[in-house]
Amino acid sequence: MLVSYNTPNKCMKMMYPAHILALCVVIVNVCCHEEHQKLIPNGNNVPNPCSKNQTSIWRAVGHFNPDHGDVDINSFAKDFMKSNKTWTRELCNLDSDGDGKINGEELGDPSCDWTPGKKPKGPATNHPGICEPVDSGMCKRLNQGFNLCPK
Ligand SMILES: [Ca+2]
Repeated sequence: MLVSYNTPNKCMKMMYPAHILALCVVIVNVCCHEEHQKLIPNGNNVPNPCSKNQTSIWRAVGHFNPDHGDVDINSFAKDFMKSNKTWTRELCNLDSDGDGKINGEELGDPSCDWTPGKKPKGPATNHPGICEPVDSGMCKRLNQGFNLCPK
């Protein structure tokens, strides 16, 4: 069946709003999480737990997808939401992903005194919402089903 793009048929006219809506959802998902990065120490510089040499960054820190704020939020995001999106001593001292390191230690704020806009004491060394090493038995159990780093 040939479809003329100059005179869209009824079906195609109905698809335009759906495409626009899908595009808006993608844009909102990407944009709104960048503002969250500024609310935690080193939020824009969290190492990718799948990267052996920690050479890549996990941009969507609260999600199980490194680049997108999709619906699968991790345990750190849940704790972050419980603390009203605020970096508090309580959130800093939690070990959200259960790997034995507190969130502050993993994000470069071991003394839990960072505030937004301030330079963190050190670099982020691990991911606060994904138990590492991801391929360990303990972390496979704790990572809520996430244990698939691309090979
Ligand atoms: Ca941890």
